[in-house]
Amino acid sequence: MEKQPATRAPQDRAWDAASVQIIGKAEREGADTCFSRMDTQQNQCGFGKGGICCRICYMGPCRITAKAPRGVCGADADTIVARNYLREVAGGTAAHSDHGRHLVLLLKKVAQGHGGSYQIKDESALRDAARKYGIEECDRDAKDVANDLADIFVKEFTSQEEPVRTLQLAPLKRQGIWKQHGIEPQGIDRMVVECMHRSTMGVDHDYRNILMHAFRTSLADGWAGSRVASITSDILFGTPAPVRSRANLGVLGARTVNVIVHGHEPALSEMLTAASSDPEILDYAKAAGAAGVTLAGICCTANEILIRHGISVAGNFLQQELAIITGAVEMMITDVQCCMASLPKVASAYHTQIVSTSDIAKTIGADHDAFDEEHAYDNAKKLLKRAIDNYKNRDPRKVAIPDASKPLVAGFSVAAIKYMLGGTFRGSFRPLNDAIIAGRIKGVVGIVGCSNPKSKVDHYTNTLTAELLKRNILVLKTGCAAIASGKEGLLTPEAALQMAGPGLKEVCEAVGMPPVLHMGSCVDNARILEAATEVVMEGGLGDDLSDVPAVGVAPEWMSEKAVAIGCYFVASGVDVILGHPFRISGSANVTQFLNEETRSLFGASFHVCPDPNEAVAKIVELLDRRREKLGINKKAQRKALDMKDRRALNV
Ligand code: SF4
Ligand code: MSK
Repeated sequence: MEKQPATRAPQDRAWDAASVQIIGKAEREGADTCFSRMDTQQNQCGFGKGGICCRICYMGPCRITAKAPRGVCGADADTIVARNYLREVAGGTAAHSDHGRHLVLLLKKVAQGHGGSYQIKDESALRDAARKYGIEECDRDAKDVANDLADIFVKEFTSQEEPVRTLQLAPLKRQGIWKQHGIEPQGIDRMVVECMHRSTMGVDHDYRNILMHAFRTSLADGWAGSRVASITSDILFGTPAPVRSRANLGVLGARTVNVIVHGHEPALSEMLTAASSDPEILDYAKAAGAAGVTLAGICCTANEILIRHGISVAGNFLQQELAIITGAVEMMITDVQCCMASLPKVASAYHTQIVSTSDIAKTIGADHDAFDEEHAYDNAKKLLKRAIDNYKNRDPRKVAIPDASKPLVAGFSVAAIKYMLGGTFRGSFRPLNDAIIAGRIKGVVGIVGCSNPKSKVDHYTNTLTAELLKRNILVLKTGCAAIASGKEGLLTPEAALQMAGPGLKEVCEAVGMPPVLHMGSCVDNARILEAATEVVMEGGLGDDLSDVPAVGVAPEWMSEKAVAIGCYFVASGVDVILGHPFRISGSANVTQFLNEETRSLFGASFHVCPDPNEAVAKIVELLDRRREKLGINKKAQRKALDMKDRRALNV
């Protein structure tokens, strides 16, 4: 391979020692990675960064400058920036929601008796969901209930005039705000199509109108597509509950066949999880001279099987190429989203087989083996056998597995948090609300999203997390940000003892929970909104999501999905801090709208904080502002009250 020039030392590119070690190995072996390609992509286009390049029609491409303030059609910077932004939200919404659609269609097949190896794994999750959607479930067969629920979910995609029903799971006041601003979304498919229509040449030119549709579309993601994906996954594969595991490249086995699943959709990885401990597969591995099979994950497919089965995590987004460069991976199985186009090229210098499994996600150089849902278990066994057959091709001279992985606890669905806080019969968010009201916990911050080779990987995420814990702020995580905490050892109850401030430590110790709760994959950001809704419903912290002392942060984001997530958080009334800005700087009006005007519309807005310590200060300010408004921003009451004191409180 052609050697790439290195402009940054490995320790300046990544936070964790395992990644640093393998980035160094990549450089020595001339392997082309996203880190070296980031160098060759330097001086990235200023027009692109500002969002003022338009290539929507063939009179262009047009670029906005002081001398050329309008494109050929007359579109100005505001229109062009807003249209580009809308298309990003459409892309993110489509990705999450198409993931959800595949699961809904699988649920429908299971309900109709042709789901192959799949079944309804969590009947109580099914019945709970049915009740939420007004489906009669008492004395009815689970499959009939599932069939009705799948029909409602399909309509969340296809509804032409009725708003999506899942919006009704939000607090009433928030639903009223969406109605008042005319941004209740109809079906997801319609919303995404409308994004493309409105942003094509010669349609919507009013940046405000365009951006309001971006928020409307994002609600179709967060309060329909993503939420439906999480609900359906729980029904089919089980509702996550706390489970122990490990994270980082050190989970790869020196003497086992290493198979990595990568992407987002959990259907195939569920079967691979089951098949990897099948005696037939273990015997096959032993016959090949291996001690067994190590199944591990990258990105959100990793999160899906981590939170349900405790399958270990090899790494987050920017470790996908590094895993191959350890020289110890027999097969990487990809599904959809965040799987780099470079994987077959990187793998060509090692023995790793890259197998793509989704017909909508092929890569030249990868072997395509379309996933056959009806014969999923056999499909999974076939893939594992292929990986085992490849074990003999591992070259010991190229193998370097970092001695680095940390223990973790993951799997904090909302049901699991309720159970943890109150037990089976009294499960509720009351203890959390009380801790927030009493000031033992200052507030809750959801840290989500990706890693990005523009900055030192995981640095922002981990620095921010550590500082928030010190300030008694409970952290909820999903996606690659959650994996970053796993690699850092923050997803353990012991981390509370070592890192949390006194109030948070007391709560974590009493409940036995980590100070950072891993809630799942990127679609599971909907679970964070579900948790915030539970806080509202529990009482004492206002009657809307915009009252709850909660903030969302996307520190090292890179994907269009993060743009959609940010929008549905803000439209839900939760402020969002970005570690780096959207591509909107070319329009002062769009920037002002997203970062300021949204506050009067939704009670929340975007904030850009390129430095993690700046983000800490902003988060504390935002949480304090909400605590002030609720009248709870007092020092924690530690004194036992006698009757006289209680009367004086007049409550
Ligand atoms: Fe240029 Fe307008 Fe065409 Fe965009 S839509 S490429 S601004 S002419
Ligand atoms: S995988 S979208 S890099 S979180 Fe969900 Fe990670 Fe971001 Fe992909």
